[in-house]
Amino acid sequence: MSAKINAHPQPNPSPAVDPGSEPHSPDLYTVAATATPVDSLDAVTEEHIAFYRQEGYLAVDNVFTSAEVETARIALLDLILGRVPSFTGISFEASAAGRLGELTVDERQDAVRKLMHFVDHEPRLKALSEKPALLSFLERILGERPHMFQDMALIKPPRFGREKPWHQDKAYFDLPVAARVAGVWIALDPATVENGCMHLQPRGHHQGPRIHFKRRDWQICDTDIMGKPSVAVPLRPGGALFFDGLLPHGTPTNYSPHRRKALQFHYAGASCEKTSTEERLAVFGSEGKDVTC
Ligand SMILES: O=C(O)CCC(=O)C(=O)O
Repeated sequence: MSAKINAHPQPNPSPAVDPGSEPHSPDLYTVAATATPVDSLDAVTEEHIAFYRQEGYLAVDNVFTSAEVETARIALLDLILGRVPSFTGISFEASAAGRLGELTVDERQDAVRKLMHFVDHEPRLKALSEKPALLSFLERILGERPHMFQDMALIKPPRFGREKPWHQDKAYFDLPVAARVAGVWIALDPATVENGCMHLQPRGHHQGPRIHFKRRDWQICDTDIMGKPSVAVPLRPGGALFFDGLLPHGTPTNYSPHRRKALQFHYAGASCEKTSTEERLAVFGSEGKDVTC
């Protein structure tokens, strides 16, 4: 049986909660193929870089060692258990609100929706985001020195881990639409079709920005995705998916008995300058456009 954790410090007595959303149609995640990862970052060739540009993604095994994965898991657990008092970037499922002090370690992990902005509080996770081999690969795909502007961790608990509906990450970032942005999604558990691995639409980034709507989340309209074949990206722990900031992607609900934990870092070129929310919404929002969902 896992230990109760109410003896641990509770630095943030009213942490953020996420209200949740209704279930999704299975037709949103019709898998036509699964991605085949390159063996390691050392094995990446110019052809793989060309594949990334053409398809909008590249899956790579062994980006992090099993020791690094273990370190990341421990560091995340420390954040979740409130052992890093300066860190407040955690959001819990609304169903756990008011009960956090009574949960076991496993229950508390499974009540987390996501963690954000932890690298300045957790040097072990920061070190992973700055791994030299990772940064050199990112420099190849971004065309200049990478700058990480967002860090998060996403936990999909067994049996009810929620969907992240289809979206383009750039719809969330106040950055120029034309700027090269790369997401790096790192598996800390085996990520499988059953437990909600990443699904994407290859080449979808060439179609440019899509209108996003506030529905189950800030997302692409379901009817634009429904029944369209996607590529699923199962990964072993330590494997990573690199993907373009305009590539449509999403993850289905985890109905399996297995937890699915991941880190996600986003990088732009060091010279990239911020724009504004107004500019972002003028491109990705539906306001003032003759569109419905
Ligand atoms: O890990 C997940 O479930 C979804 C991650 C994702 O696509 C995002 O947060 O933008």
